[in-house]
Amino acid sequence: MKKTRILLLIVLVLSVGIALVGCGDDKPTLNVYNWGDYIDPEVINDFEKEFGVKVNYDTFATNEDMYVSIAKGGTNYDVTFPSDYMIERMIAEDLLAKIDKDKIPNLQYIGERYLNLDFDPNNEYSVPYMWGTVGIIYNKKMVDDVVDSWDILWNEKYQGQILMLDSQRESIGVALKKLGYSMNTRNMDELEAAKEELIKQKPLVYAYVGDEVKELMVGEEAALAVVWSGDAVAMIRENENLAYAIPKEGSNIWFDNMVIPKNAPNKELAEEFINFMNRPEIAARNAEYIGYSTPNTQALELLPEELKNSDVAYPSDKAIENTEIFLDVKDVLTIYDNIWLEVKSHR
Ligand code: SPD
Repeated sequence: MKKTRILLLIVLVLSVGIALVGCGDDKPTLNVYNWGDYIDPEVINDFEKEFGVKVNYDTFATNEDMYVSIAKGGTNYDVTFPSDYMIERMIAEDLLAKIDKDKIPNLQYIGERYLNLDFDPNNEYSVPYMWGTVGIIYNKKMVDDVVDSWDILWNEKYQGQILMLDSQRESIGVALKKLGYSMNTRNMDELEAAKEELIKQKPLVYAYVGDEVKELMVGEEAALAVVWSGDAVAMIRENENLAYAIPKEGSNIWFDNMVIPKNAPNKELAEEFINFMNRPEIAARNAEYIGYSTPNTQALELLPEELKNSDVAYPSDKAIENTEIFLDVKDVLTIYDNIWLEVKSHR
């Protein structure tokens, strides 16, 4: 009898415990899938607190990785952050939901030049997050040549001191630009030539890297690296020997937008989040924390003077006149994929 009572008590305590844990789980959940190092973590906490929700946060390193996760199904992301050409592809493949713009009043703060771009002409599917360029970051103590051309990444003097981006469109794009071709070429001879350039360059390359580029360049373990401009801002902040250049042959200008996958379980909360991310003070906190360039004109006003006036983060029109936005290369995508595989596996 006594045993039965104890057992009942245990069952009661366990049930109350499970019920309490269950309460926590009942919070609506937002599943966010973002690039690594691409948000002020406190912003996520603030969103959770203000909206009484839980955010599950996963990261990816390249557009291609993100695409595979979303396209193969089996994921339940509510918001993700592809770039221009990938947005174009995801729209074409019917992977994205249309965004209800009435739910995003803070879209009013986005500068006109970041809206209605060709990859999403009426911003039906995407809302701007950050933008930037691709260029070369270099250590002024370790590099005694002028850095104004992609050629320097093929200079044997810097053998073992060069970092390339572990991202296929950027690396193939750099080789194409070095040769004087478009970063969006569909010409097989040009693509073959770019592949040969990358294979020729490989013995000079210390590593193909993602976010770890920051640690390596700040720690002066390499002399030159191909980077996204926002990372250059963050690195220069940490090491004043570093500088950034957009090569004269031209480069890539890119736009990362927030989108909602078609199968998102919580579209309304996703729209709340996208709107929250565009509040000027939130957009400014993110831009300052990560170093990337905000398209939010009100947020820009809130940034510290040195960031607002940085010509790495906010280059002049002249500095970007020779840049191209990546396009979805559609039927030649497998050629790009194969080139990258071949370059990466070449010994
Ligand atoms: N660590 C965050 C990196 C985000 C870079 N996005 C740029 C993509 C350009 N295609």
